[in-house]
Amino acid sequence: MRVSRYFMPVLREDPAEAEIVSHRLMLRCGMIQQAAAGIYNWLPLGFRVLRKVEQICREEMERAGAIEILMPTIQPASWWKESGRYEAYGKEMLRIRDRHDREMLYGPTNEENVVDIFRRHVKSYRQLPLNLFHIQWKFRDEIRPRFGVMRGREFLMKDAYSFDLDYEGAKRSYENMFVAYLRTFRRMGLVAIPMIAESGPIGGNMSHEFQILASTGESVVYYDAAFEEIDFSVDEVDVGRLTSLYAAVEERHDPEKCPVPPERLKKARGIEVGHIFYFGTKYSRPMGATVSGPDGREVYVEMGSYGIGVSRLVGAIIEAHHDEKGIVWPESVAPFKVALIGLRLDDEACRKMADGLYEKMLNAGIEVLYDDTDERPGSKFTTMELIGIPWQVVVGPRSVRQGVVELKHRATGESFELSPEAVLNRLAG
Ligand code: P5A
Repeated sequence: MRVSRYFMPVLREDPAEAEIVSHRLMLRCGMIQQAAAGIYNWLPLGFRVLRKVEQICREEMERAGAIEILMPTIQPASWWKESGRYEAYGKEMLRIRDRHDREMLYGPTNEENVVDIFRRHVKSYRQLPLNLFHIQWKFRDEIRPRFGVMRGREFLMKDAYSFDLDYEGAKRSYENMFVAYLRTFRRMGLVAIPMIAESGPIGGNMSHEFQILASTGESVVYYDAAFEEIDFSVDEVDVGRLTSLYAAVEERHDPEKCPVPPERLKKARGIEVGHIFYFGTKYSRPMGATVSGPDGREVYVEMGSYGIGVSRLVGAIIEAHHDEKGIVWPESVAPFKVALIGLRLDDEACRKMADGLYEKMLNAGIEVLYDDTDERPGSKFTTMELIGIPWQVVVGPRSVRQGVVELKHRATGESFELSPEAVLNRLAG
């Protein structure tokens, strides 16, 4: 992408309304723009990141055996009356009437919807286990939408729903998602600690929240200092050890019953990026979702649901990856892999070399943002540091004279002088 042809409305000044760093940087970089309280436009740079986060969630769900579907944003109220949640959900639910005066709602979550799909098509235990997921916008009329996409009213969620014949099966499905979540967050460069959590309006009696420690987080959490010794960057975290350690959100933390000695207990703030629930037959029973078991008897299907805040993650990743100059994207979710910065493009030789390298990068399948404008060098560098693309490649008069370009790593500040061919080799793949 050429900057001269792109739409990237970078702000010169810090926006006054942003209270936390991720919100400030998302606005400054022109990633999002508010439409109404807690409702956002995703501009090109932000949308690219959102898609990458979404794709990692999708790949890890599929790796874990879940199957993708797409349920609607608008649902009939009748399902929620069947499950008994219609009244209970209260003012957070956006209730809508259509032209025939039928009661509808903008889905805050999809348990009822997925049970309706299940009950029409699945009849036998042989079709189990089953896990269906989708990635879809939700609406919750939060009292205090704030911190940009962190607590929105409209937000993108990955939500998966598991169906099993019995408790043992449901527990396996829950643990399967637990492990998939650790992988998902690790791929985004995040350490998310699983914590014992409240199940709230989703219900059930087993629930974990995945929390990223950050001083700007909205949750207060308690955890065993031993978590700090776990290496979350390795491929297979020891789940047995992880679940044997104590970590709980404030609402579930009971100082009387806490097994961790006070000197090892840590209190911190966290961002809830995922939440998983086991709730058994809470929805299958009132909505009549049964399967015939091996003995021919009809049983209510055992369920769990598993959410990831996809749009919230974009903010959470920035909270975890920034410095005083701007965002420092992990490569896996960066909007572009490479920022190609052309200097003195009014000079024909410089222009030719920069354009040529850009073409070669495109041909090699490298995601590159090419600053081909006639802005001052200082301003080009500042913008690229701000938007945090992992690799910068600088082409200028010296490149023309000496046949070298500068390759700079945004995260470490390290820089190398290499031939254009060597740079291409390093960045491809
Ligand atoms: C699990 C999947 C559920 O809704 N039903 C389907 C269950 N869980 S949850 O905890 O209520 O939400 C799942 C994740 O969505 C994110 N989230 C939000 N993100 C941005 N703005 C909001 N207002 C918001 N509310 C929830 C969180 O990451 C949460 O863990």
